Amino acid sequence: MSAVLLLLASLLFQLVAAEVVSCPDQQSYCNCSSTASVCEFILRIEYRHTFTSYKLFGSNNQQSFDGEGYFLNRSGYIPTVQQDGDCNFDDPRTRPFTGSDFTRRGCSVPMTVDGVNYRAIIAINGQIPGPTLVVTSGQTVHIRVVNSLVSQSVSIHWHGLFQKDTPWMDGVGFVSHPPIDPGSSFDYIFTAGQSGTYWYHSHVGSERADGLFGGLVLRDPDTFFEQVVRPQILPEDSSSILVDSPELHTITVIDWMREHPNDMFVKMNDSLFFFPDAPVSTVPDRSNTPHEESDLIDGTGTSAVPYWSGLINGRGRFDSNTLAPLSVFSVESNRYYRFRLVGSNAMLAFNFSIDGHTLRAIASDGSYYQPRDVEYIVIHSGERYDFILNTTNPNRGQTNFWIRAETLVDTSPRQSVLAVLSYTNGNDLDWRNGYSNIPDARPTCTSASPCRVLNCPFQQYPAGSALTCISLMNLSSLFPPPTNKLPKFPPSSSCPDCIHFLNFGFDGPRDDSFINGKSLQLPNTAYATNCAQYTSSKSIINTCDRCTVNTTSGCRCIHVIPIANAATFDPNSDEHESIIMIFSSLNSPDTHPIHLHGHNFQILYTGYGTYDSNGKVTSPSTDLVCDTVGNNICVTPRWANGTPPAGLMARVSNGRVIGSAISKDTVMVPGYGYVVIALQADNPGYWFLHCHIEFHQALGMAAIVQEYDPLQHKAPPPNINNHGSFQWSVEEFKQFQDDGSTCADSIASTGGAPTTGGISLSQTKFGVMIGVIVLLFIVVVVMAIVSCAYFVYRRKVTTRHERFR
Ligand SMILES: *[C@@H]1O[C@H](CO)[C@@H](O)[C@H](O)[C@H]1NC(C)=O
Ligand SMILES: *[C@@H]1O[C@H](CO)[C@@H](O)[C@H](O)[C@H]1NC(C)=O
Ligand SMILES: *[C@@H]1O[C@H](CO)[C@@H](O)[C@H](O)[C@H]1NC(C)=O
Ligand SMILES: *[C@@H]1O[C@H](CO)[C@@H](O)[C@H](O)[C@H]1NC(C)=O
Ligand SMILES: *[C@@H]1O[C@H](CO)[C@@H](O)[C@H](O)[C@H]1NC(C)=O
Ligand SMILES: *[C@@H]1O[C@H](CO)[C@@H](O)[C@H](O)[C@H]1NC(C)=O
Ligand SMILES: *[C@@H]1O[C@H](CO)[C@@H](O)[C@H](O)[C@H]1NC(C)=O
Ligand SMILES: [Cu+2]
Repeated sequence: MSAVLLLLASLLFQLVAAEVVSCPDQQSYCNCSSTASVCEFILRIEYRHTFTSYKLFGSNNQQSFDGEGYFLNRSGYIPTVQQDGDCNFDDPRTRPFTGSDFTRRGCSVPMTVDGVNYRAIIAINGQIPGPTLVVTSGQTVHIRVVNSLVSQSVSIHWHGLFQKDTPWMDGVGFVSHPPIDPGSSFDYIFTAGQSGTYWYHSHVGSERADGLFGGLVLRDPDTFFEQVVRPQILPEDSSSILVDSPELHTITVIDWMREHPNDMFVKMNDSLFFFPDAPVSTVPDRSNTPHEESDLIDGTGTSAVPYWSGLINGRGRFDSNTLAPLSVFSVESNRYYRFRLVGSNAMLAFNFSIDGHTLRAIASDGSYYQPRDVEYIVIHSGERYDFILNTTNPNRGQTNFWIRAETLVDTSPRQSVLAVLSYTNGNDLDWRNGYSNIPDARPTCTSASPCRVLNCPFQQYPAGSALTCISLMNLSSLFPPPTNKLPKFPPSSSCPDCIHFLNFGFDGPRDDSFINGKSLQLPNTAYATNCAQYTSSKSIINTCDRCTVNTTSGCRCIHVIPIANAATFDPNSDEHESIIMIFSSLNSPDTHPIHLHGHNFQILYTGYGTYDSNGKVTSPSTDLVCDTVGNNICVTPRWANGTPPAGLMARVSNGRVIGSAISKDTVMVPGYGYVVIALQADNPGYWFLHCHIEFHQALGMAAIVQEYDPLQHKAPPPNINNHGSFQWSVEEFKQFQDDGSTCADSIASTGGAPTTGGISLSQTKFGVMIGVIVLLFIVVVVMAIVSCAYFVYRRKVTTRHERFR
């Protein structure tokens, strides 16, 4: 009886449990209830202006601060603070403690002040970064992206989500689907089957560096977290409160360019092409002084774009201006807090720390590992790190602490981005005095008790530096995959395209942005949405096949890397073809954060170059060699001795990668070093593989991985190829997924015509409607029967009671 009721309730629940998540402008998060089965969001994308030319004015219209900020109201005047409600930091209703209020319309009007220009940014729901989307693992997510930019196409990539069975929802413009044209909207629908910290960002041009990104958190189901995860990550303390509020404690960090990224990009490309001997160091900074290319402390190169400023959750300071409101994260004493750090970096890696606190690192890129207490976490573009903050410290006496993200560039003082950790809800803080009451409370590092740095881009600090590196190889996965899911090393010898050596670098006479001498040219038709075209004429898939890298230059071509191409994908199999990739940076000593879409991968091994006694890298790793052509263009990296190094083999057991090797989807390849990654090919599709440094990618340091023959890929839904305008419902999505046809099926059913998918959406809609009506009817009838039965039963019981009385 109760089972029937439960079943009915859950049926009804299924029908009503789509939640339209409230996502108003300026709210920094959109939070979907864990009980909903479908979460619906709308992201509106539009231009706004930044704060880069605001100046802050005091109450008597006196210029009381030296900042770079100007408050300008709609008529272009500089209002007094009292007059402009929109910008009044003293008014608690508008005080900017969350989101990026600098982008408020009422607060900025295009003007040039002191020769310093404002610049356009791309806002999502009125702010940068966009709101953090919070869902629970297992929910179906429906996100309508409305492109209100007047002159740019966009696409949104859901960074780290596998998009299993939905490769055309991966959001890489020109690869997953055609980008969303101005004025169009596109419905991304997928199942959030993973859990952990992810993020979303534009995958067209360099729009990400204009602000088009935000956090995306897939919560663990509560019971799983409490019963399985928590005892592992906080074994010493099972009774204290652990707060996990991703809507409040997700931290995004980005280096912020003064100029529009397109300006920067053109300068950079021009200088690469026309001034190869004096590349972007000739790009002047705002005071017109040419910048030296910035070097990391290990002597490797980093961004050729001069650092200007940085933002934590949309707020930052410029240069010597200490007078700007910063992001404030509130905590209470005697608790543990889960923080989620998102590397939305444009160009530079950051060294992250919180004064007065140790960070217990527990997860990266959506995978848990055995907790490690550290003082610093190095995070590069695309990576995420989750850590637990312990707020119990009776002797502290200090109420506010600096949250710091410093670039790894070897300058003094370090280039840094700040935010505040507050135990007082920010009540004793005043941005107008530059938060002068927050003391410097960096961790003290001594040789007796060195500070720990997670994810250094090099093997170790020079002796005597009081810092210890914890590399990704020092971490152990908390939930190792079962043995049959561990990739084999070496991969099957019958699979010729299952091992790939890929060298990332700026090679050749013009410092082109290469993978093995090839610079990616994007296809003009999105591969994932074109079954027929890309299966019938395979020669057009990989135009790099037709280009031979020679002395003059590398190749600019559609670079497709096939994996498991000759194999047959069996969705029901427990094990799939193993793939090994060796990402190296052998020719130019630059660190590159490499991201693969559609997968995470185990970190099998990291190899480093040779360092001198000052910790500066001097020569490439001797584990690999590269056959170069022309002017030092590395085209075919391989093992130096024909065999992998012993250190790598120590992480292989019984022919498989050890289970403790952690999984990530983005990994830093050290300058002059390499990283070996391993995965099983369980996800047919076209997946982007690229350096996550915005301009490296835009200049061509990217390729398209083709996993299995395109005939085995999931056919795209009809109409998706409509240049960006695409709407469908979750019901249509589910129906389409149930049909589940591959490109082979779809081509067979349409006789090879270049259309895709076997069903018509209007038919589906009708079918679904009928289905829903029938189901509702059944529910009503069954409920009627049940309530009748119950009524009769109650009467019987009552009668019996009466009789007994
Ligand atoms: C967000 O959702 C979670 C779980 O549904 C809930 O506990 C929390 O209170 C919500 N946060 C806000 C700020 O609404
Ligand atoms: C802008 O500020 C000026 C000067 O305070 C004021 O006269 C004007 O009405 C304001 N405009 C708007 C649209 O608020
Ligand atoms: C870079 O500049 C060269 C020379 O002007 C041009 O041919 C090339 O298309 C540019 N590359 C990009 C990606 O814009
Ligand atoms: C949290 O901090 C308190 C005070 O320093 C300490 O006693 C406790 O052991 C810490 N908890 C963990 C899990 O490290
Ligand atoms: C991280 O910051 C600390 C403190 O400024 C510094 O000593 C250390 O060298 C930095 N690490 C890296 C990799 O930049
Ligand atoms: C990291 O692993 C290396 C190699 O096994 C080892 O030498 C080193 O001591 C480890 N470091 C830490 C901090 O665990
Ligand atoms: C190099 O390649 C280019 C373009 O493929 C070709 O035009 C040129 O002749 C080649 N040069 C040599 C030396 O092979
Ligand atoms: Cu790079």
